[in-house]
Amino acid sequence: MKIMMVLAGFVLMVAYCVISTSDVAQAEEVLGTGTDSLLGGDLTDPEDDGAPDADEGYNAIFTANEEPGFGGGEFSFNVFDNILGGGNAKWCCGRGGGIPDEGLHVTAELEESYVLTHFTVSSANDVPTRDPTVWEVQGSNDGEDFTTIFSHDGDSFWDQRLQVVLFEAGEDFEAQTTRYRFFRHVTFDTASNPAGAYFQIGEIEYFGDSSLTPVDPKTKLTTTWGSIKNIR
Ligand SMILES: [Ca+2]
Ligand SMILES: [Ca+2]
Ligand SMILES: [Ca+2]
Ligand SMILES: [Ca+2]
Repeated sequence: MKIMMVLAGFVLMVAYCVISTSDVAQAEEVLGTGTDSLLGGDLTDPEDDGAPDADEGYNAIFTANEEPGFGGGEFSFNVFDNILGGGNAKWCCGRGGGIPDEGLHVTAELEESYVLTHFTVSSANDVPTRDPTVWEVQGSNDGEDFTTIFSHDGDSFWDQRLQVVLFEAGEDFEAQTTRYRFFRHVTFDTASNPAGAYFQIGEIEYFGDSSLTPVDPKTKLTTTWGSIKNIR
């Protein structure tokens, strides 16, 4: 009996280790470096025909709480300019006094709502200590109340400059059942925050499904993916 108890305890311990490890492990995928490694055609510009200098051709309305615009000095909307490179192809470098409590955020408002299926975030060309270490991707349908879709608090994901990293629903963040029309990227910390120039992002791409039927929260627990597909 005693041996059984010890064995059961051992099995539970192993199971706990496996579960907690898989919880922490994020299987984000490195797609490469530079503009050619971007997936392209994301929700903010499916045709990839946006002209950043004129702010024309984009399929989203962009807003930000820091440096809104494509022009200026490395302003925030350059995370949607479809380009990875130096200078104004990025958003850099943070405001004086460090990152505010609400974070540094940039939002894309789309014409339709989408279930987020995957997204990419790319490092910029400056020093790695400016890459986000604590950050989130959030969704909203009114542009006021945001729900966290993906969150990270730890080491930077990027080990090269201008590196494109892919994050997928069901692997790197919870498979989504709610459609959102606003997607917001928020950076709460970087390795060099708040000293000097402490922040940068090269590019962000969002991808989603606008046809997925939103799940009634009451039936959410018992609904399987198979039956959702059948309903569609
Ligand atoms: Ca377009
Ligand atoms: Ca700037
Ligand atoms: Ca794009
Ligand atoms: Ca860019």
